[in-house]
Amino acid sequence: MITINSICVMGLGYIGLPTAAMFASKKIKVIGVDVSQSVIDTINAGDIHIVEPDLNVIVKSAVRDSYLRATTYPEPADAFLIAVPTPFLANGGVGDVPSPDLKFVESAARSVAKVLKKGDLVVLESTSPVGTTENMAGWLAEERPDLTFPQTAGNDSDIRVAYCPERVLPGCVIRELVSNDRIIGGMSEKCSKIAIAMYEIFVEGTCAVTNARTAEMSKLTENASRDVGIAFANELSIICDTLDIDVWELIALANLHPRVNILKPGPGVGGHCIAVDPWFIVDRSPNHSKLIKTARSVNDHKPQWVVDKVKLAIADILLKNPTKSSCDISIACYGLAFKPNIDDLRESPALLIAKKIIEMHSGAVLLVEPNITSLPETLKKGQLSDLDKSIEEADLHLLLVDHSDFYSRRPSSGIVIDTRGIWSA
Ligand code: SAJ
Repeated sequence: MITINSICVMGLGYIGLPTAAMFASKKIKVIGVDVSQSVIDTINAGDIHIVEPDLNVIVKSAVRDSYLRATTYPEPADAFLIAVPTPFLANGGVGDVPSPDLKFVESAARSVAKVLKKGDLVVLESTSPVGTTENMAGWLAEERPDLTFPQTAGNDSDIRVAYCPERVLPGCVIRELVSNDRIIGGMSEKCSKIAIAMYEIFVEGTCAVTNARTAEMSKLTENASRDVGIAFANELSIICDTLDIDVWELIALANLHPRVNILKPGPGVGGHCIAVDPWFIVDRSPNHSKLIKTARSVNDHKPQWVVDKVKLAIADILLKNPTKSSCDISIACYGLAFKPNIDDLRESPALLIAKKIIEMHSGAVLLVEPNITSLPETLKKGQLSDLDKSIEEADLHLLLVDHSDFYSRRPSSGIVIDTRGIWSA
């Protein structure tokens, strides 16, 4: 009989906090650990520091009922869940391949090691290159020579270690945490069994068991697969532009085939996962990741292609209106977020494109983003503008994000560049 009464969650970000809150909502004592004092103070006040539907209500009641408490250092618990960032090394990597930086995983593991006791479970959830769970088990063992670990003791280990990736979609985290299937990659059979017992506290999806390395690769594969699919769509959009074919019509027609499902082209791939995780595969197997690497470069090139289309459109307006100069031309950019109907501007191709346009264009740049109330510092030279005003006034309309607000308002004059296909004929 496996009983987990308390869980310590390391890292209270987009994954750690919702996961901590879900366990706490099932009356498990959860200690949330974060390096930021302001994050800790916010959570202990029953508030949240990230935008995610329904999370605030769950955190508020979990804190009020004393099932969730945030602090700076790990405390003894039955299970430890590590959900810290795995960014790129600032100046690392070989050639043009960025390398993952595992320093946050290492420091979380070493601090967790101090409070481990026989029978505890340590789960890594952070998106990680293949082999990281084994590295983590090594760091734990270095800190605690008095305990045994699965890499040497197998099923008889004192401490259980597993890799169980998060797979939730930002904006739908609470629903997907409960309903998505989970991959459980224990370092031994017993490690997997205990990890399943922990996730079954709130997960209604199936828990599929594998080893830690396959679980790590499976998370990377899911996001790389999407990146390759989007790169195919983005490449098609560029080819169709040169051949005077409407790519949206083309994709709709091709998708009528029962075994074809082409994704949507756009201004590039944003967010913190799909544009990052494929590099973790390339980093571990650089000579054999040709397609994955090329897909990254196709998607990364797309924002510049859009900027070049804008330059051509400006030249076209000037050619047709010889009395005008470029400072007379107003450009409206519709959407700045990295995907529709969210306010998250981080790693957004739309933001990058808007920034480049502001830098190169001497006329007005109107920025329409219904989900924010002020512009980030990098866009301060642009104007945060109203949708109706921009549709009425701009000479060039650049649609970058398919926010639902934009579907019903198509500009009736000026040049339209629609990177999302919602205003296309
Ligand atoms: N995008 C396109 N065309 C498409 C689909 C997406 O251009 O057809 C773009 C979006 O506009 C956005 C980017 O791709 O810029 C990523 O958006 P997304 O909605 O595809 O994915 P994320 O980054 O929000 O979340 C992904 C999800 N992974 C998969 O769907 C395989 C999510 O399930 C993961 O948990 C998450 O990454 C993560 O944390 O790894």
